[in-house]
Amino acid sequence: MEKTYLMVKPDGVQRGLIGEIVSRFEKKGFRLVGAKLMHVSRETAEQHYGEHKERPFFGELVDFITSGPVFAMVWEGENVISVARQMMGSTNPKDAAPATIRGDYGVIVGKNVIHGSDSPESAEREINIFFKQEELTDYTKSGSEWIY
Ligand code: RTP
Ligand code: MG
Repeated sequence: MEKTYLMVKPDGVQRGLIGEIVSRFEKKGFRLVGAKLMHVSRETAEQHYGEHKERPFFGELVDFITSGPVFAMVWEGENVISVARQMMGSTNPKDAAPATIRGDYGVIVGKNVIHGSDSPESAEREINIFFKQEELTDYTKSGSEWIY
């Protein structure tokens, strides 16, 4: 089953949005298979956002993601990578539709509440950056014939 890496960014944690965000993905019908509250080191942040190394905002992005705890998660489900990105909304909250996470809770691009993997390759890479295999659970939810 497809898995993705989702992370409530430091602004979302500070604003008390962990529960709201977890709740949206649970209600959608996806399965939470790993989660932890953690500080991201500069080294890990630079690795995670390596694709943006040459961008002018890279330094600010690393400063921000290391500025306070994040809530790191792995979610599983049918098409969870692309559906989670839709549920997050556009990168810049000013363009994010209402009823998306960034549309409902964000204002500026540098503090946009949540991260989500953008492809199967990114998901695999990011899950391995933030989680050890033994931190991920493999279980069946009761009523799982209704879960995709
Ligand atoms: P993310 O990786 O955090 O899930 O966000 P994303 O895929 O929607 O956007 P991406 O292009 O990967 O950009 C990564 C993060 O960099 C910050 N950013 N700042 N100042 C700027 O113009 C700018 N552009 C992007 C955002 O916080 C974005 O989430
Ligand atoms: Mg991205």
